[in-house]
Amino acid sequence: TVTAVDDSNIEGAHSVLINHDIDTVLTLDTAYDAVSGTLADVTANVTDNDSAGITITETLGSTDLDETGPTQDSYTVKLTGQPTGNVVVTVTSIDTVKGVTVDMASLTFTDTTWNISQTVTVTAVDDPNVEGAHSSIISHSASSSDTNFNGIGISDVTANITDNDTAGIIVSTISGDTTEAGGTATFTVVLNTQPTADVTITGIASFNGLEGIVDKSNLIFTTGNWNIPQTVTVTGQDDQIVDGNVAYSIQVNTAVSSDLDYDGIIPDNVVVINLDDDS
Ligand SMILES: [Ca+2]
Ligand SMILES: [Ca+2]
Ligand SMILES: [Ca+2]
Ligand SMILES: [Ca+2]
Repeated sequence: TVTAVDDSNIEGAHSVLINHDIDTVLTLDTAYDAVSGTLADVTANVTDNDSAGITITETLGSTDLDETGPTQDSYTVKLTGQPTGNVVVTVTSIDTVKGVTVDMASLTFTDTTWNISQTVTVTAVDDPNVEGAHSSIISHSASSSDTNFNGIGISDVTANITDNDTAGIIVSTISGDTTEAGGTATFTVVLNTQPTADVTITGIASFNGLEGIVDKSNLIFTTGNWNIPQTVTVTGQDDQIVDGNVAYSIQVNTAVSSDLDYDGIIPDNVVVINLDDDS
């Protein structure tokens, strides 16, 4: 009976020669002496069940990140067979512009730790950019003195990222009332997310210039100052009429931008009350 050992070495299909001899010293019948050396060999053909490979296993089968949270997910890496030398797997997040990072730049597997899974944690950044659902690739490469593993192909991991950003223009309420005595009030305008190009808020104007006027007609937000509120000052206008306190609106008109997420957005108007000073 010929038995093969299930080892963890990567050998490929291989064969072992089993040969036979008559022991002429122990065999008393000298008639068999001549037979020695002419006995047939037996070749045992061994099928190998070990192969060089690197297995990636994603948690729950995929790598999913959400800018709102959880912003992390993980996957594991291990070798499918025993290497003859260290195998170093380099981990690269290709698309750093999308803010996806990995906690391990490389993983080292030895001839004793090759079958122990090592974990890579993937993290997404909660950025202020409108991207919609998007993805980012994490790639791997292997180097080793074991030619079975050096440069071997390894699967990519695709990180799927759920976005939490929506383009929008936030207009505050008015800080207070204006007055016919020239009292002023203010409101601010700011963008919700970082635009990809300048955003101009056009046509800021009072619907009732007899009660209040604004100090500027346009606001420009850039990719740098998009998150800094800009102030519009409203100044009450006088008349000689006993007209009571009058509510009026400030128009904050359409956004113009080559960033299509912002182009055409119409912000809210602002309601102001101008206090009468006649009696
Ligand atoms: Ca975000
Ligand atoms: Ca985003
Ligand atoms: Ca008045
Ligand atoms: Ca008035």
